[in-house]
Amino acid sequence: MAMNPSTFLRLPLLPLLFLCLIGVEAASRAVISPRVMIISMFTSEAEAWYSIPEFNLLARNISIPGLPRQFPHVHCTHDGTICQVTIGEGEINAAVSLSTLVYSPLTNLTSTYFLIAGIAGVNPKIATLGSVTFARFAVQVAMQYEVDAREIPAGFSSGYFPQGSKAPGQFPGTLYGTEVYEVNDALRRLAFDAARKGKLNDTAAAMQLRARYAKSPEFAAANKVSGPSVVLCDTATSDTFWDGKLLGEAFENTTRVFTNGSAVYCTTQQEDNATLEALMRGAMVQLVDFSRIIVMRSASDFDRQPIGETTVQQLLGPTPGFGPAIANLHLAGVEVVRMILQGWDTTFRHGVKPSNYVGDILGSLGGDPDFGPGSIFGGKPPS
Ligand SMILES: *[C@@H]1O[C@H](CO)[C@@H](O)[C@H](O)[C@H]1NC(C)=O
Ligand SMILES: *[C@@H]1O[C@H](CO)[C@@H](O)[C@H](O)[C@H]1NC(C)=O
Ligand SMILES: *[C@@H]1O[C@H](CO)[C@@H](O)[C@H](O)[C@H]1NC(C)=O
Ligand SMILES: *[C@@H]1O[C@H](CO)[C@@H](O)[C@H](O)[C@H]1NC(C)=O
Ligand SMILES: *[C@@H]1O[C@H](CO)[C@@H](O)[C@H](O)[C@H]1NC(C)=O
Ligand SMILES: *[C@H]1O[C@H](CO)[C@@H](O)[C@H](O)[C@H]1NC(C)=O
Repeated sequence: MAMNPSTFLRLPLLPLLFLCLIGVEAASRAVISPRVMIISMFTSEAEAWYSIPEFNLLARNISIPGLPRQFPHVHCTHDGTICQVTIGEGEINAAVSLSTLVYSPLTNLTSTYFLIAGIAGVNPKIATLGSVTFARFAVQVAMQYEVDAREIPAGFSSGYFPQGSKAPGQFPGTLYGTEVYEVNDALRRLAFDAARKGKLNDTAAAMQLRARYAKSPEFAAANKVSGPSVVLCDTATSDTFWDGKLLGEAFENTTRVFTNGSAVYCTTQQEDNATLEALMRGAMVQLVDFSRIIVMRSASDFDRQPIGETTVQQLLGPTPGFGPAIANLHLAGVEVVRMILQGWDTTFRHGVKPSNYVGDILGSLGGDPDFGPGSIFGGKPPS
């Protein structure tokens, strides 16, 4: 994937001279328009992409005013086709960083593919440590009423219940619009096929933790002796880092209710609905193509304890899945990047047409959501 040196030789001499004359300062102000933008949330996720054999993301550092102070640069390959940004953790950092990027005069992201590449908790009923998942739905599971566990009324299965509803399990009576996003399923399946070419990392410690789930048949996916794999399943967002069997089951239920049964509650993280909301606003003003988003999350820990352990033991215990999950972002994700670059002229330049609804629960981009109460805009696109 490295730039072929012969392309360099084919460059006409005059523009080359011009580039030398305007110098590094002016060149670094040029508008970036990458084909792929990798989105990391924190340092370890970002570092998974530096010092790799396939390409050098530290060849160009572009300072974008408004990004988090710890992560002020977008990092790009020399030719600018692949870039990476670190947006910070949690929903607020994610939303503001993505908006900053989309509205910056230094970026043109109209034809960019966004690869969200982060680690996550994982539902042991669906997948295991180190696995790499690709989501169609992102559900903001904690966008609900919450009462303290000690005040849960008899008959309530959880302290969480949807806003505007009277009990857990009911459809929300009030929607803020960020509850559910659906991304391009055709693109997701291409990314899934590409990622499966990657040889995933695993460790003995991760295997030992998986084996602790052997006692329950419902956790067969967690105790997978063949190790991590690439999985199609959905993701759940909340600022709160939740853990445990009861919250896991409560949010499985929320995911089902919010998406009318379509989404599979699989990975747990703290940013994706915010990232998607910011990208969706950008798509409303034609600065982003919402059908070019890939939500990739690798599993660093389980979202609930195995039989015989308490939730807090599990939450505060060792996390041997962290290393493989970080390594696998690159090992699987680089195959997705390769697919997009190698297929740019034939497929990706013009986009992969979605066959499913893409957008939010309100229908903000036009069309009718296949979950929730339907478009509040009569199916019309923004004008
Ligand atoms: C870009 O920044 C990284 C540190 O974040 C540094 O290691 C690298 O040398 C920088 N690249 C350039 C071209 O200045
Ligand atoms: C952004 O890039 C696209 C091609 O990817 C181009 O058609 C468009 O004119 C550019 N927009 C601006 C404002 O330069
Ligand atoms: C996984 O990564 C760790 C840490 O880099 C390394 O020690 C180990 O050999 C890798 N395992 C495989 C199966 O590649
Ligand atoms: C999830 O929903 C099922 C079916 O409605 C219910 O039996 C169960 O108690 C719920 N679990 C939680 C933790 O809310
Ligand atoms: C989703 O479920 C809600 C509540 O039952 C219902 O009002 C809505 O029409 C359903 N939406 C779709 C697209 O089936
Ligand atoms: C969050 O985004 C995912 C898709 O990426 C979507 O499936 C989910 O419904 C969203 N959740 C909320 C609550 O907006």
